[in-house]
Amino acid sequence: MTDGFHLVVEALKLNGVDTIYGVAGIPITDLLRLAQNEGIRYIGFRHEQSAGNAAAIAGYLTQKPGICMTVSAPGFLNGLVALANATTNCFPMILISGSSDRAIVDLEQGDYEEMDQLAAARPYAKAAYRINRPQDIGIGIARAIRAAVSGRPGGVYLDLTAEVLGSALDVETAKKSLVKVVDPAPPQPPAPASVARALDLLASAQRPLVILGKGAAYARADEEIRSFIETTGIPFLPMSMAKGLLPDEHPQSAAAARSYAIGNADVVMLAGARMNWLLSHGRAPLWSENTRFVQVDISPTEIDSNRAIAAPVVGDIKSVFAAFNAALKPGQIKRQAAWTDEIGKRKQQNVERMAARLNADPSPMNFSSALRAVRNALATQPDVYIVNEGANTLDFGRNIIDMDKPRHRLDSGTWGIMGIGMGYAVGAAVETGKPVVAIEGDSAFGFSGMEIETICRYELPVTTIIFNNNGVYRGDAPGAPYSPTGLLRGARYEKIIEAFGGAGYHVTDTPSLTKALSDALASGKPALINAVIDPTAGTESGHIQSLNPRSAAAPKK
Ligand code: ADP
Ligand code: TPW
Repeated sequence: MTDGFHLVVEALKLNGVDTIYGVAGIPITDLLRLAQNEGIRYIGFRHEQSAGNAAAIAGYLTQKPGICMTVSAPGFLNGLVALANATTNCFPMILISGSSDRAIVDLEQGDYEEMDQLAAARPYAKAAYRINRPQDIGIGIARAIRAAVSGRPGGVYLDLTAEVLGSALDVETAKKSLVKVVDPAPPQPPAPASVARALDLLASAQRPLVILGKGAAYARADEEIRSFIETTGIPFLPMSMAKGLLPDEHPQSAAAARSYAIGNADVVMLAGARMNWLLSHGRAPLWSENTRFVQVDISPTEIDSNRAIAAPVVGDIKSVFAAFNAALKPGQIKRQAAWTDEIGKRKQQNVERMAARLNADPSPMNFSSALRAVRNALATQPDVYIVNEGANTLDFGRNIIDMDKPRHRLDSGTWGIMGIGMGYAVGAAVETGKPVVAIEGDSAFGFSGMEIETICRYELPVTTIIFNNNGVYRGDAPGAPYSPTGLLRGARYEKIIEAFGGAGYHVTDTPSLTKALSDALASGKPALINAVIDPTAGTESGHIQSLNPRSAAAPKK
């Protein structure tokens, strides 16, 4: 005889799952022990939200569903935020939670950790399933894997009752019940007519622009995309997590002339980027109402979400760009010299305008000077993965830290969520084996800061830099009572990592920051740099101040 525990582990292994992120407890402790004994790497966290965030970013980085395991009710709910965030960002992950006695839960008789988890998960997941019989474990896990990675990727919830885990099944029936998923994310080539329509529209443009989103980065179509962009000469703009898909230094990057390029383009191709708040919904004043669109996306219902799309191309980005490249006739899309020259000129002007701010060396440091110091240390380290969250820390970080390689920038993403920092850092370090630098606002860091212990326990090459300005966005005036955005003045965050045996640095100027980061990276060991920033430097809400609701009673400016 065998049991549910063994079947779950065998089903995961059969489908290539090699890592589980989670927090132990009833009823999954033995499941985690067994998985570890059977050769699956287990990474244990201090909070399920971080475990879930690690699984989500693992999914983004590998195109395989990241697995997070939690206990019932509260552990499950802690993980649910990460599942919802994964779904929102189109990252494939599976949250597997143990659950309490169905009979007691359904009659609300007050079980230990009682909750109808399946119902709670469903609105926030791409799919949600419960396995009620041991002979269904194989098919249930297969379904969860396919749901997570096929089409538009997302978060899947899988409910495993304590009863199923503990149920016995004869070995023969068990063996037959396992399912190895064949081709979990099959290519979805576009219709040839949609390809021709898109190329015709781009060929008719005088001021074309390509916007690359994290869907394009996820698709691992790096060569296909680069070839199309370089052959056509069309300028491109990367969304934040698509930075590095083509290097930020690429001559066709329009990033330093973003508003000009968006506002003046006559045809824009969105590739794996939704026209959501991060693109101002395609509305004025950023956008012109005359701009026409090509949109490449795997999800048909993404088309026409905010603006009419003249040339929809529904398919997976790798197949779509391969089809573009194959169908493109020589000279069909001509380089638009007047347009690219004008973008080049504006880039130059903006870079020069920024240079003064970037090269200043105020004391205490501000966001620009501290990020310049970080950039200097990273200049010779293209393999480093960057995690970035905060408000000003995020907005300045996105602009100042150039990326050279695809999928190396991991940030607050579609929700602008705080709390992904340490989870993403652990996930990236574990999955890639490469160094990670997490650039964190002091408030942002607090949401997942206890995972510094996790980083030290597994000796991961993660350096966390805290931009410490004593508050959410900025600090309070000296001596003033703590405001809703205030945090402890002069907090010594570096002592946290020292408690766990890692290296702590306290820096107050740019040369020390560059040196601390260089030393930390050279050591390959866990480090935390407390970078003291001017408490008056931050702007409320960073670059999205306009989204703060205004009182209707306030006098109009
Ligand atoms: P960004 O925030 O970078 O603008 P979004 O997360 O808004 O990017 O958009 C990602 C888009 O990419 C989603 O609409 C998703 O459906 C799409 N997508 C994800 N994977 C693929 C793929 N392999 N091929 C095509 N589109 C994809
Ligand atoms: C889960 C609201 C947006 S940005 C931010 C908060 C709390 C922190 C900004 O301060 P920080 O950065 O990190 O010190 P900086 O560079 O400006 O000084 N809860 C969640 N998500 C969000 N987005 C918030 C609250 C918020």
